[in-house]
Amino acid sequence: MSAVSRGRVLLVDDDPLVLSALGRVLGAAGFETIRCDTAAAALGHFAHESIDVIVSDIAMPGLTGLDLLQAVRQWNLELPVILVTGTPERESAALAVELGALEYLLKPVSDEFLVRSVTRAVRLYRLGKTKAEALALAGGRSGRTSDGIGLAAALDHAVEHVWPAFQPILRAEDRSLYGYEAFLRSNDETLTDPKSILDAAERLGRISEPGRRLRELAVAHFERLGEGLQLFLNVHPLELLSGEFEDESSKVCAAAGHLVLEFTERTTLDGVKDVTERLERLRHLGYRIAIDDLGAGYAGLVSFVSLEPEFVKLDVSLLRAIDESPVKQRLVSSMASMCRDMGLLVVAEGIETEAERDSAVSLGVDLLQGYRFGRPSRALERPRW
Ligand code: G
Ligand code: MN
Repeated sequence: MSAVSRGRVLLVDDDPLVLSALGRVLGAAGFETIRCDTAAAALGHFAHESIDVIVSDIAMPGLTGLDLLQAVRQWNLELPVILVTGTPERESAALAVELGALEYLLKPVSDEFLVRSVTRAVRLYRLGKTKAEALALAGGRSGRTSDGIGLAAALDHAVEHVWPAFQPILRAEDRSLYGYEAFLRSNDETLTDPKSILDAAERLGRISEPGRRLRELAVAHFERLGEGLQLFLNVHPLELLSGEFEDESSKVCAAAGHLVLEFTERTTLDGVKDVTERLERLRHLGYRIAIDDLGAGYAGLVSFVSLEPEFVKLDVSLLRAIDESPVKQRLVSSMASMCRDMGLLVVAEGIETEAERDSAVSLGVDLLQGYRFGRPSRALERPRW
């Protein structure tokens, strides 16, 4: 075992040969392992020790791996559980997913694949824990819009007068321009800010309308800028249901290779059927995915995993006056390094001052965005450093 453990793995299998083989492979890869030959014994360990991931057989005498998963979920919604089976059955696979298993592996599992899965699980779990700390630091947030007569008419008008505001995103490495994020703006007098427009749209069951209009305009405007730059667009999870992004005759879909779809961590993915499959299709079309406002929402690790994003955007609350806060520095630094390990690009949002910019750069973020470099504006303006 190496000096620094890469994570504590609870291994569960009734077959002693399998148990010691798994333990050997993970031990050689630097993980600390706790081995149990029954699910009941595993539950005892789980209650008393800090574990980063469970790897369990499914078919065992007494409690099965699925029973174990179910019991674990009573206590901990986030702990990654990897189930391994020699006899795949559609029913148990479906149940495993429903109960929130991270992976469902078939025996024999190659050493390399096992180590890769366990490594990923530990990283995700640790990132999730750091994120929870960040959330506690940011404090909860809320916002609401007043109810009004003629909300539907106001929304019609607001959607008609939507326009995109573009804010530049820069590479930390060489200060060059990476792309723009398009924000929703409208010249409507009642529904003035984007939040009221989106709240109204959601309440009226018309969530796609403002965003769809915005995206058409933003992509049309962006076309003129030519290749190379990325356009970041905010998307509500429910908008995935409309099929808008998969309509291959649309301009948005034609530009997919330049588009990054942002999903805010403040909403949940509950109620969006087949999210994983939908996003997989979008990826095939060339879109990339970002988690927006990381550190500000209540979304758990599981929804984070299901998105398998290419980008993570750290919430403004983490960057504000970061140069004066050792706690924020520690959080951003560890989030940045964990994300890098997972191959994700990290965007620091809401940078307003030179000091915030310099801290973010020194802590290892990849991309930068905020008033410091440029306010959202009608034109695609060149950023300043
Ligand atoms: O949730 P999302 O990250 O998509 O929204 C970002 C919001 O933050 C936008 O409304 C944008 O206008 C705003 N914004 C962009 N840059 C800055 C900044 O540097 N400071 C602050 N306070 N807000 C910013
Ligand atoms: Mn955003």
